[in-house]
Amino acid sequence: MKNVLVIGSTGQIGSELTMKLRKLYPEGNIVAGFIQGAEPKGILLESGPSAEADVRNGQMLADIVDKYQIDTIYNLAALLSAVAEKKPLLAWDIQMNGLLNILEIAREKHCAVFTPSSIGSFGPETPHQGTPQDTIQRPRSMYGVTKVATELLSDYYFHKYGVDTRSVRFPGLISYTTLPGGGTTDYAVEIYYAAVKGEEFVCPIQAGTYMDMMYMPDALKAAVDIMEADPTRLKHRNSFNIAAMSFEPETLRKKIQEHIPGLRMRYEVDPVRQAIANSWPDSMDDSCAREEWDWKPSYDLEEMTVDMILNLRKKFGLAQMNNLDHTLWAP
Ligand code: AKB
Repeated sequence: MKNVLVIGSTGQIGSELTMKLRKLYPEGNIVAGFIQGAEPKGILLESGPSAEADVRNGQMLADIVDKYQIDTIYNLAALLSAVAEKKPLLAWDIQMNGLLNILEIAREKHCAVFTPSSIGSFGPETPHQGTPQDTIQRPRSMYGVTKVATELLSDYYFHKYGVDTRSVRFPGLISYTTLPGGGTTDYAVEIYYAAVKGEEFVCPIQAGTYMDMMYMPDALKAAVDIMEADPTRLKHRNSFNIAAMSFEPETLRKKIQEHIPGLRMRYEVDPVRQAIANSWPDSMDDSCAREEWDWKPSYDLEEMTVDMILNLRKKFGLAQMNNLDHTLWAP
């Protein structure tokens, strides 16, 4: 991996992955691909090249690949699960027609491709505890349908044309740099923002609903490591279960309250998100990723919580005060 196009570089994953790749490969061109209305700003704009990269425009992508001699494409363009239920045709267009454009370019120009899958690729009939790597995938959401199809299409291009496609099934991702937009697991990010700002958190997911979650540094490590993995060790490609922690809203509330006791939370369950969450695994088995490319997460719930609070307080210019009632000092 040397010259990389990150499609969706201003999103929750892209904004951090682009910067990580620029640090890892300082000699390469790490191009921040964006769509109109979501242009890169600040350090993301200043630290390397950027280009408009709409996945629905194959020629636009091909021109970037030629111009920057791209060898690897990170395809992060997607409508997340809740918003995809509101705009299913747009989700299909971006996730499927966009992917087909990328895979065709990769076939012609010999690029490796990473397109993330998700816990959303599973459905109600999937075993929910210790969800195996290879199991029933019958999702009922449009997001899930496109994620299963993404896995199959990516494997198809590998087996038929030898395109180096690889992927992981991301859990809900928790981060402080860029907010996610329209996912079912977004609550697990938003609760930290509310806690640090001293606001009441209204939780859209019912107490007792377990889902896999992961801190962003682990997700970025997975995205890089899978693309760097020795191909001769890979028995799977699209896509690997990866897991770090599994919790439900009450576990998260109590953990944050150990650090910010003043956090207030009440429930206003969103039926669309709740139905999706009910159909997803409670916790995945990631042993294939551990065996085939040495996957291992670094952050558990406590370590992530400490880091999230620290960094959000920095972000909002708040003093560092541990284990004090937040209401004492919140602005
Ligand atoms: C979502 O909630 O839609 C995403 C995901 C788990 O893929 N965060």
